[in-house]
Amino acid sequence: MIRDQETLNILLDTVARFVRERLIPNEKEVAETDRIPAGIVGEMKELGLFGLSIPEAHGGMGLTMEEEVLATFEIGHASPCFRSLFATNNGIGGQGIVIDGTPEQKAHYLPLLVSGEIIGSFALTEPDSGSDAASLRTTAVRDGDCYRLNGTKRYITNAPEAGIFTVMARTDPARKGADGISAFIVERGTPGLSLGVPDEKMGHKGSHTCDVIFEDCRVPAANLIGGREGVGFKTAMKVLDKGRINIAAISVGVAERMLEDALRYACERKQFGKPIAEFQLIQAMLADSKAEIYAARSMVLEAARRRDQGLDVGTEASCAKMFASEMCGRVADRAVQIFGGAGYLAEYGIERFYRDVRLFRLFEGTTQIQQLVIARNMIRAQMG
Ligand code: COS
Repeated sequence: MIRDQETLNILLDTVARFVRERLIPNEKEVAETDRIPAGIVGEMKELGLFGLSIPEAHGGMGLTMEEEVLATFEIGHASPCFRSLFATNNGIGGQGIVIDGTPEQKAHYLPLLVSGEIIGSFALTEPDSGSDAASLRTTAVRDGDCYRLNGTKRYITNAPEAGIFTVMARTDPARKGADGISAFIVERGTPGLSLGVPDEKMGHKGSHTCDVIFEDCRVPAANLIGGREGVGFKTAMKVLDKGRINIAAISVGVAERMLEDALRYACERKQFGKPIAEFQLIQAMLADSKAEIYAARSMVLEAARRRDQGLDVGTEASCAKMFASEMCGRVADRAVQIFGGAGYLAEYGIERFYRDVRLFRLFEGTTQIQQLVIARNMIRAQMG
């Protein structure tokens, strides 16, 4: 739902300019140093990017889902590691509090996320629990006015930078499935919380992940999200419904960027006496990419509008995430192909995108998990 087109246009223009003038020129340096310059992080804060989807009552922009995905399309025109830094505050690292937090939790933590003073991180995955999220083993045992957490979380985006973690842990060991799980806000620096060494990854240089380890980590009972035990898995799934629409949106944005780069190259690069863009086999790759991006963009917008209407988006979020992330992989492959030998060289940048976008088909639920969710929802609807 777009509330005020004029205000939204100003925001989208501002983001597009920031992407063009500040992020794109710094992509190479970030890839080489594995670090986003502090000055750029400061500008992201000033622009309000850490609080795009956090309600205005807590200082955020309170964008609707449709408005947010339009902003994400623009942000996707730069290396996706930039978005990664503020995306967890708007997405999986902040939405648990937005959706299910108590008024006190919202009042305390959301303004800190909005300003970018702290980064929020989402800790669901474990060494032995990935796609089967409900099998997680981290425990949270009530101990007076605290819970004692023990366990290890893995591949946690922004963990090295995080100020708070949304942690899913088992409060009822007798229940092996989803209903024994609760969600907690755990602050960095809490005794018993430690971080592993940052992971060496295929791409997304500048965005960091690592293990988060809990050893008798005492978390105040007041930090149980929503103040209720046993509903943490549902909180995580609701967060992921939104997160998957966001991943679909960034997939569209990055695919648009790669296609722009490939088109420009195809028009400049000459072979057989003319620009390669004039050859029909190149045109086929350009056209297929354009049509698939258009399809994914339409899906993302439709899913976003549906969420804004308060409708269930489990199926639509998974459809959009699956299609858009797979589409982005195909566009990356074609873009490298259009660049030819240059596509394999770091100098041209397109190989970096090729590596970066591989992640979209994996995180916030693999393509196979999206297939499972979509088919399961269809069968449930059919069989009642
Ligand atoms: N919104 C609200 N509630 C939801 C939900 C959603 N989108 N999806 C599931 N639930 C609820 C179910 O209704 C069920 O509650 P009831 O028992 O009261 O009916 C409960 O959560 C358990 O759901 P379900 O039985 O479907 O759980 P499963 O263990 O079968 O697993 C999948 C569901 C596989 C879909 C889930 O584990 C998943 O998404 N895995 C991938 C995890 C992931 O994306 N990891 C990435 C880490 S973040 S980068």
